[in-house]
Amino acid sequence: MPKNAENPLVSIGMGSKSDRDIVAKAVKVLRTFDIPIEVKVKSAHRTPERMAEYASELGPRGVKLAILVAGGSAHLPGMVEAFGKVVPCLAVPVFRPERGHGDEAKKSSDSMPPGIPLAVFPNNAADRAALFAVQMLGVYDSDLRRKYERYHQDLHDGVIADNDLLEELGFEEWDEMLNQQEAGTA
Ligand code: RP5
Repeated sequence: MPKNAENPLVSIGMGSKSDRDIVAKAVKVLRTFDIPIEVKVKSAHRTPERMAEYASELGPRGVKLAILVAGGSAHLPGMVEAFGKVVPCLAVPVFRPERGHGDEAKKSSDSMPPGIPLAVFPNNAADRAALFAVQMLGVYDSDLRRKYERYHQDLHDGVIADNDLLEELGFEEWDEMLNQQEAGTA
């Protein structure tokens, strides 16, 4: 399996290994688009010096965008934005009520002071942050832009195919077929 790229365009930082299931959603998207990435665990609270060093070096190392996944008080996205300066940061708050982590991570990232930009995505939506990163990288990369256009065309075609089948079968049969497919019995 691929390790961290030597010259990543996107860096994904997570506050804890317990965030890795959310990070996996971003990794999957970025691998699909063949974006060179790196993935790191950097805790703003448990390893503050290492987090600061990581963030400060993003720009000088040529990283174009950072996706930061963190829950709880979630200082990682804001601090990477602060130390990373010119590197655009995309925050993905971790929402895990079963472990006592509610909406506070999102509120924390939403509350950056004036003059400090931080793009904040919905709770756990690392896949969407990754798609946004692909769009941004595509601004200066026509091959990547074409790949993104194909991805979008597939979404479009998928909805049309869903509708065609619905009209062919009628709602009840279509619903039953999908339920069976989802249950793995079809
Ligand atoms: C945050 O606290 C992490 O990003 C994680 O979402 C949360 C819980 O961390 P662990 O206690 O599971 O390491 O810093």
